[in-house]
Amino acid sequence: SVCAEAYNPDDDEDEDFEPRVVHPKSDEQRRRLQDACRDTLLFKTLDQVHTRSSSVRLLFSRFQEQFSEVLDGMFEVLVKPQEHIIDQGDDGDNFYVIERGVYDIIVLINGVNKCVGKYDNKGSFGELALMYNTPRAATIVATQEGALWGLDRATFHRLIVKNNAKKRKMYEAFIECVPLLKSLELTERMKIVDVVGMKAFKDGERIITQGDEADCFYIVESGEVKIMIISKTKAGQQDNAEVEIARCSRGQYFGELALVTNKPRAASVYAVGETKCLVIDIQAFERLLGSCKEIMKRNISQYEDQLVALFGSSVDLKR
Ligand code: 1OR
Ligand code: 1OR
Repeated sequence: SVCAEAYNPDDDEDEDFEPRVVHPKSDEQRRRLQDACRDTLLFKTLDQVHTRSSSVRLLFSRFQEQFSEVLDGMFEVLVKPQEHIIDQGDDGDNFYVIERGVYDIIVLINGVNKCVGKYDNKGSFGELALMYNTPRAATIVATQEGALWGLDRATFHRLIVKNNAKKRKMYEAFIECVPLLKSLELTERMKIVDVVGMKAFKDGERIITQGDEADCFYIVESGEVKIMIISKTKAGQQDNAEVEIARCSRGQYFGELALVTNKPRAASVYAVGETKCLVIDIQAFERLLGSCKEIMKRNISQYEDQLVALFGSSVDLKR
């Protein structure tokens, strides 16, 4: 059960005076909530939007303030097996972040309900209807007992959607110069911007681990990454050392292979120096980058040739 109280901060210098919703939480709940939201891409830009020209400390506190408003506004939802969290065609009420549970994504295609994907104990959904004021684009069904964190429409609007215009302005120039996205319409590119998160990595930090299951795709915004592989072919004969096979810098992408082939990550990826990447989750990737897949596949076919040249075999791609 949830209890909500209206809260009106006197010192809020925001333009709007909408009451702020606070759902009280125990320390334990708040800890679980913070864990669940740590990788929520839509919350990964709250800080970026206000950051450019002010002092670092100011920015940091602005981010903390916004993030804690988001956390305050969230409420716990326990779900039962077969429960419909969202029904396609409905009006949007809440945005959801997954704490645990498995959720099928079902879309009506040519009059038939088809399962097009699932969320497995992580991720978030329900942003589209709230962002674009459209009917729910998919049905989301819990396949087992689970727990979600909901954020109501008004709070989502005030804290997330209102930042979209700034976010678009901020990333427009960059996104326009990403070669992969050239073939998309401007409006399609801006829809990508609406849902991306920006993640910063320290020098040497591992971004992708070879063999892991994949759930997102990356575009380098600044800095550089190196791609390292432990070759199966090579490992059979020699040691298990990682070999550098490629680098990506501003405007280039990585992490597409596992999403396109439905296989584990084929290589590990590390930051070289301070690096920032745009991150797109697999559902947004499927929804918004479908028409870019041909370009990616063409580039993937070149990986095979390079692999043969490097290791004398391309078995790694044929698993
Ligand atoms: P929403 O508010 O429209 C349903 O409510 C949610 O399902 C939606 O926001 C997304 O967060 C989520 N197409 C549309 N919505 C999707 C999709 C999706 N996947 C998850 N959602 N596609 C599936 C991509 C794997 C494209 C299907 C053709
Ligand atoms: P991923 O999802 O498999 C690791 O996660 C990423 O590293 C992968 O997507 C690609 O984006 C990238 N050449 C260039 N880039 C590669 C290669 C590659 N393998 C993975 N990535 N190869 C050719 C080596 C000379 C190796 C192919 C197995």
